[in-house]
Amino acid sequence: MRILSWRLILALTIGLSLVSLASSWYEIRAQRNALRRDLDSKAETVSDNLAATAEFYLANGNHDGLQKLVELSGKRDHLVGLGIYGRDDSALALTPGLNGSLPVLTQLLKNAMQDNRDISIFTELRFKRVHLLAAPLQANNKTVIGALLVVHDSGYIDTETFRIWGHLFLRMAIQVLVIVTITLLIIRWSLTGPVARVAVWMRALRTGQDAVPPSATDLDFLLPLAREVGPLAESMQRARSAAETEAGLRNANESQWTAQRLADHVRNRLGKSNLFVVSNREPYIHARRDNTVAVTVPASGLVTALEPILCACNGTWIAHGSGDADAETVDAHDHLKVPPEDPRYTLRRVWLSREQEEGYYYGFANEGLWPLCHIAHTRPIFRASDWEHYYAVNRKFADALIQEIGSEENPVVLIQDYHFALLPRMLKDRIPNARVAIFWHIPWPTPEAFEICPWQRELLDGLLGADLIGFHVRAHCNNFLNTVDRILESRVDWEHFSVKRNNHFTSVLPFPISVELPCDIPEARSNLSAQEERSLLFAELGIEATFLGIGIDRVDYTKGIIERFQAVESFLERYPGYQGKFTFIQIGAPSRTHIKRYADFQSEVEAEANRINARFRYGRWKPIVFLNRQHDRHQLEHYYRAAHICMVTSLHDGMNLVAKEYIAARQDEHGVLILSRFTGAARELHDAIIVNPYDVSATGESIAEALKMDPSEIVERMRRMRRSVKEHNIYWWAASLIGALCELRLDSIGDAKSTAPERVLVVK
Ligand code: ADQ
Repeated sequence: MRILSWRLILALTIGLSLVSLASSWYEIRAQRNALRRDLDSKAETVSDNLAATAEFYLANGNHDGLQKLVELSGKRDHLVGLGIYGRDDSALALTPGLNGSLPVLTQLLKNAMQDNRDISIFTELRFKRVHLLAAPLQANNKTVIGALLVVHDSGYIDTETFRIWGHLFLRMAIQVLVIVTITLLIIRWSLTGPVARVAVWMRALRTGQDAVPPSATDLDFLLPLAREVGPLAESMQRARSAAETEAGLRNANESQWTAQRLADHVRNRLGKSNLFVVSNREPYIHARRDNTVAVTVPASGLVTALEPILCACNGTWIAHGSGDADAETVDAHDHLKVPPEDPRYTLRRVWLSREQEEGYYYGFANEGLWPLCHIAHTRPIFRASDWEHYYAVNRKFADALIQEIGSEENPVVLIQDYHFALLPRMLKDRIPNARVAIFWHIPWPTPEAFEICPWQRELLDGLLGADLIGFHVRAHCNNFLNTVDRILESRVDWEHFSVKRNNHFTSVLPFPISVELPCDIPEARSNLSAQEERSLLFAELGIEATFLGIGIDRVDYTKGIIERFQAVESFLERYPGYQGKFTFIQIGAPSRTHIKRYADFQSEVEAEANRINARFRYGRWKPIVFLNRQHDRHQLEHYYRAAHICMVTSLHDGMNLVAKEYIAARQDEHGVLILSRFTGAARELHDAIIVNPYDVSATGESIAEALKMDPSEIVERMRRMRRSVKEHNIYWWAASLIGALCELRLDSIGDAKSTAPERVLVVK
């Protein structure tokens, strides 16, 4: 900065001086010329005043008169002398002190008489700067009879010029000084100061201390830099925290799964193979907001789990490009390198028409398969046109996948969810060497329930194209195997949990999905106690209460939201002492509102909340707060940490991540989980209060039980559940799934033999 300042000072001084000098020079030259013109006209006036009298005396030969005339007229400002000369250049009258015979004068007079005109010059006489004017004198008949010489001292013009130069130099110096000072102050305020503060901020980020970012004014021109620094610091913190976690785990001899460990593990397992992930939802969505393109990461554990793997092996994620600015951000091959702040893998976007999205996603997947797989008493709707779109979209993804795989010899493909039941077969038929797994995130129904689907055989056949099918829990695997046994010609191997069909083996295994623990996410740590978090939330929402229960879901008819509200109602009826004290906050992200059943359900939830509130509310207290919007991860963490109880009362759920997120967020080891027995999570989290959500009054009782539970029991239960979630976190899930897929021996046609390990679930 010092060198920059000196350079600036030097450049400004030289620049300003040159500009000032040039303009001063012009100004002074103009003034000097004006003074000279002024002196010239002064000499002309003197000559004009004397000429007539001098001509008269000269014509009459009156030399005394001439002498008197010059002596009388020779005493004026700056006038050095006057002289009158005859036609032969002889001096007839001179003022005292004027040496009239100098050659320069003689020549001047000669020229004036010869040309019969006034001639003036600036010259030097005996080291003195003078102005000379020679004017011809004429007789009556206009013949030249002599000349008049007027000599002025012109030295004062130089003196005046020097004086002006002096002023100008002074002005110039003051100007340079002021401008340099202002520039230095601006550098200090706008450059040195902010840079120093940004440097302090960066140092704090580097050393992992709490860092308050500099103000917007400070960041102003450093904004492009700050935009890079934020993600850089985040990656550094993540790396540091991962390293600390790894070191901690090594010291404690624990084998907890981390993003880094997962990445290493998968790199080893994959060897030279490349990884391809297919899902309906993309990990990064580009959307237009106020003329700019914003990128968002949809709230999903899937991105957390799969991103480290894809980054580690430079894989490819193929998904539906659903953002309204998605098309603008891909290259000619519909590719985009992500994550945006540190591009490490490829996102390939697949485009669907509105009709395709309607039929495949809203129609067949969400109005057909979703209610088919969940026992929630909503009738599945199967339309032939939706099926056609479902088939066509699966084909479209298969084409995209095959294009991406290219000449890859042993690709490993991980397909996500019920949107792509046909994809495994479509892929395997064309690339038999591909290792293909599909993970089914929702429950699998009983054979009797599944049989109502008109395309049951096609769906099963499509799925059995995979080498591995994953469900959350064993019960769903069993339902699937039973369904295959009943509907298709195949051999189900109950010992190895696999299906042999047309000489191809498919392993069917449970992989319970999980979450990342906030201790892995530095920014999720909070310094506030649960009590403080609660007070803040109540104040934000403008309500008064003491005890807090929460529910967080997509507004979906499988999540048991209405039954949950009724359980709260039953609890308040039975325990009136909690009226005015217990508030239940339901955070409900609007979901699939395009579908009539979902739009109706949304209104039903609102109506039920209003009915119960109208019955009990008073003053600033109300029993139910329904926040019907998407929240970001940090806001959800806030609610998780504040709540005495979290209620997960799904009527049927593959796993339910909210139950695990609540446990993961409770670093204080407080809080009680009320969990539906119909969730996959209930198979793992035995320390929750397990309820039947259809039994509203029993669920209401469980609220009372939770609120009255002994604090030491709360801590014990929470501690055990945290241990379980920590051990079986999201990285463990991904490692188990990919590990199992890579361990399977791909059978060649005609030489089929199952090598599915009996239990590949636990990867250590
Ligand atoms: P979902 O039925 O969507 O998924 P669930 O497990 O309940 O899944 O997870 C929902 C996710 O959305 C959670 O991460 C939750 O935090 C988030 N979420 C809910 N409401 C929100 C809101 N208002 N704002 C922001 N985020 C919100 C399917 C299956 C599940 C299975 C998952 C994962 O139905 O059984 O657990 O996939 O496999």
